Amino acid sequence: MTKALTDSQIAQYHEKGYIDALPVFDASDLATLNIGLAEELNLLEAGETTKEIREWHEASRFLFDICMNKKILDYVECLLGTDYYLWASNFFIKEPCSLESVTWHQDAYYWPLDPRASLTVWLAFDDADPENGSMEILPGSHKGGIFTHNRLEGEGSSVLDLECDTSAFNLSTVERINMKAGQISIHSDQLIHGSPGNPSDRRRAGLTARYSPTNVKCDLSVNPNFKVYQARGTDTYNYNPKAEVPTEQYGRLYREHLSIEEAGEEAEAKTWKKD
Ligand SMILES: O=C(O)CCC(=O)C(=O)O
Repeated sequence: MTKALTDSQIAQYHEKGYIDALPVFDASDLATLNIGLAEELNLLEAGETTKEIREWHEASRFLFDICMNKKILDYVECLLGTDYYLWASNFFIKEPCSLESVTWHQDAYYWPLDPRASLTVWLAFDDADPENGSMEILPGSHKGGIFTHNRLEGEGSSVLDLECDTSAFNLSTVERINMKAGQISIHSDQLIHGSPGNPSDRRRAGLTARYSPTNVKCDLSVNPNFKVYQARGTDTYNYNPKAEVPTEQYGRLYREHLSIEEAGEEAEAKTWKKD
């Protein structure tokens, strides 16, 4: 059977920690995706921001189906092997002229998952480029273990409260993930990445979906909400609670988020961090 990724794409993932511009949705699908996004945004309540749309694939068949899209799963299978699950999703939406950045970070720093072997798919709802704050990555940084994440001082305009120490790297090696709407990028849970603000007059919206091989176990004392959907193959480990497939086309969760970036402070206090 033909693999969804070429050998050189797989080699790039292992060498640099990411792959970009993989085609998934075409122009006709994008209209449907944006209708669905608008429906999900309509479910936000007064005072909530788009950051609230987190793990809503557990309540929205629309989001669940995106995360379980065959083309996406075929790509992921080339990197995680035959047995893996979906466990998280969230939107990173930068409206025009929004200067909020995402500071350098490693996803695995925040995640109570062991071993570290997970990855993120980032689906572009809009073209993403340097003008509207596309992601930047430090190639190869996923091979150096977990780096110190320092608390940001003062009133920042970052989605995160911490910033990864990048002093071990030459920042002139930074690479940009430029995407066309409907494409995905994939990055390793240990890759240092972030993104600047969006000073342009164009939106930059992306949906992440996070996947792990079935031997990855979540510390439920850190994230009691953690639930998985078998995306491919079988789960002989049964380490993690299973979730129900959502029945509503557009739905939402009402949940305290203790799983990833927002859990920084709580998670730091726990002992699961090994480095
Ligand atoms: O969308 C962005 O700019 C950042 C995304 C990110 O940090 C992630 O996918 O883990």
